[in-house]
Amino acid sequence: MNEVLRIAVQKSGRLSEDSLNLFKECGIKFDNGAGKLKATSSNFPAEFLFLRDDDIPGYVEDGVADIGIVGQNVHVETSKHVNEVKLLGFSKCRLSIAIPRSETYGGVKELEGKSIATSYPVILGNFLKENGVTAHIHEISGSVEIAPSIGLAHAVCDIVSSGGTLLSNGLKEVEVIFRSEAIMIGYPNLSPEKQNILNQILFRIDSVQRAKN
Ligand code: PRT
Ligand code: ZN
Repeated sequence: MNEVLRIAVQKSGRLSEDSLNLFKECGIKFDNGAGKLKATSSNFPAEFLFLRDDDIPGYVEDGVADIGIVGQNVHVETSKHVNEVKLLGFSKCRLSIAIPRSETYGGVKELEGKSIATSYPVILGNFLKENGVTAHIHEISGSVEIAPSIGLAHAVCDIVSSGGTLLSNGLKEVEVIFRSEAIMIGYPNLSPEKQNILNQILFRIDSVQRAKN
C-alpha cells in the first residue's frame, strides 16, 4: 500500500511560515504556491492541506488530516480528541486579561460580575471557574481589544505577544491565564503505515533541532 501522511498547516497567518519551514528543513519538498489548498510532496509520502487554523483540530479529530500544526490556544479552546504529538517552540504568545489603563486592579476577584470580551470562551471560562469568579463572557470573533472603548465589555481576554496592541487600545495586561506555542497534533488511530511515516518526520525534526543546538 502506498499510504501518504496528510498534514494540515495554516494557509496564511502567524503559524504558516514556521510550519512550512519545519517540513522543508526536514528535506520534504512541496510546492505551496499562492492560492494552493493542497500540495503533494515530490520526494516524501506526504500531502499538505492549507487551512484556517481554527479548522485544523476538527480535521485531525475526524482523520481527514493525519497531523496538523496549531497554537496550543486553538488546540485547547476547540477541545477536540487528538493526540498531542510534539511541542514545536515557535509562535509563542500568551492569553491574557486586560482592562482599561486608567482602572486599578486588585486581583481576580475584581472581575466578579464584570463582562469580558474574548474569542476564547472555553479557556477563559475554565480560568474564572478555577478562581471562583462569576463574570459574563461576551464571545466575539475578532477586534477584541476595541470592546472596552465602545462600551461592549469591561475587560478583554485575548492573545498578547509584544503587548503593543493592548497599549495602543488604552488597555493594560492584568492576568496571564494561558501560555501557548505551536503544537503538532495527530489523529489518535493512525494506521501502522502512517505512524511509520510520522515517526520518520519526527526523527528528522529531532535531527534538525539537534544540529541547530
Ligand atoms: O486565518 P486564520 O484563522 O488561519 O488565522 P488567525 O487570524 O486566527 O490566526 P493568526 O495567524 O493571527 O495566529 C495564529 C496563531 O499564532 C495563534 O492562534 C497563536 O497561537 C499564535 N500567535 C502568536 C498569535 C500572536 N502571536 C498574536 N500576536 N496570534 C494572534 N496574535 C494577535 C492577537 O490576537 C492580538 O490581536 O496579535 C495581536 C497582539 O499582538 P501584540 O504583539 O500587539 O501583543
Ligand atoms: Zn483562526
